[in-house]
Amino acid sequence: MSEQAQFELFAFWRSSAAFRVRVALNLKGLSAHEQNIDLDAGEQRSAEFLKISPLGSIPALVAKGHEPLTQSLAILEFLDELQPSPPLLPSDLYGRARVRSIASMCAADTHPMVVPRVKKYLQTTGGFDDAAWRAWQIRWLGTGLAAVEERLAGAPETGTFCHGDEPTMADICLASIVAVTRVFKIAIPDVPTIDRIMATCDQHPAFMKADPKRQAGAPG
Ligand SMILES: N[C@@H](CCC(=O)N[C@@H](CS)C(=O)NCC(=O)O)C(=O)O
Repeated sequence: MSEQAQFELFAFWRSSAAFRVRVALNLKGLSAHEQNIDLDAGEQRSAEFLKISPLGSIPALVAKGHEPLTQSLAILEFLDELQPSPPLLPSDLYGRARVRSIASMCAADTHPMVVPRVKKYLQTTGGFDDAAWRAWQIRWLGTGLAAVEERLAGAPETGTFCHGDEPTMADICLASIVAVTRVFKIAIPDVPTIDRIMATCDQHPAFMKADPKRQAGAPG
């Protein structure tokens, strides 16, 4: 681990789940030294990395002297407790549940459909070619984002961001799905509330710095 960084973060430039951790670190003013795990080269399945993340997935966050932490939502909650300001969750009970719910719609129900291990299985066992895989991505990213749009549009709690006027865990997870659609050049129509919120996130330094295109290893 580098001298200055507080954590070591196992990540890949376009990883949606690693993006979430990067945004949270940026919002909290915390730093991590990144270790690249090349998902295209299958490094997530190496024996060495499986000791760090037994499911063979990134991110993994390592604090000196502690076991690696995996699962981006758990890591976001950890960072929020470690450094409570600015908060990633609202102060009220119902608000916290709403934010966690939106975050889970993205991170737990949408993202897992489009991860490399699912692609690998569908292409090697399920007979998917590139076109079938792309149709699958469009289907599941579109389904997830349409559901989030339904939840956000017109809700009194929805503000400049998903919940009020400060970024929360919900925005981090939503932006992480939108980041996937951008990397793969997939346009999701008819999500005006999401488009509006993403335009705000795009101007926020913590989100800008985490942009996949700005990470080491991103294609030029
Ligand atoms: N639920 C996990 C998902 C982690 C995950 O699947 N990460 C992807 C990259 S975004 C990964 O490492 N995939 C490796 C693979 O599918 O082989 C989290 O939120 O951290």
